[in-house]
Amino acid sequence: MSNEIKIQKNTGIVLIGLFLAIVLGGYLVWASSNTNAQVTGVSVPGQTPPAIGNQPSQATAPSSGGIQEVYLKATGSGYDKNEVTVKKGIPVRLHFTAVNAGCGSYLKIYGIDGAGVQSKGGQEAVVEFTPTQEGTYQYSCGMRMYPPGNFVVTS
Ligand SMILES: [Cu+2]
Repeated sequence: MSNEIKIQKNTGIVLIGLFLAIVLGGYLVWASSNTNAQVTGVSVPGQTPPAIGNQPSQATAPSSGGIQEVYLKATGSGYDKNEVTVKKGIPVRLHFTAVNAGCGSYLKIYGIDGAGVQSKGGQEAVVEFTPTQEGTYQYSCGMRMYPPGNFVVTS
């Protein structure tokens, strides 16, 4: 009889120990996950979205009434945009103005038929054409000595 009581006592102690271990373990898991949550909560506001590069000299042509309007200006120091992007198969209306640009008052997009325009007296000149093939074309003056810009045609 006394042996049975002893076993029961031991079993009770073991059970209490197990209970404490589970409670303590549960608390530790809860505490650590809570700590992680706090760390995450602190670190997220510290993250900043990736910076978007400033590219003021590039432009994607806005489309109005099925025509892509492109504005380009030449001065003695070059073009106001070094890259223009348009879509293929849609007419482009190129508005070109040259001010004190010398021979840069004539603009030509090399490789695109009909894409040449002469600005006189600082006035805007307009030419329309439709790019039919994707690619990157250069625009420059008639002698191709002006620092060229890229005329990008996408699908
Ligand atoms: Cu020239």
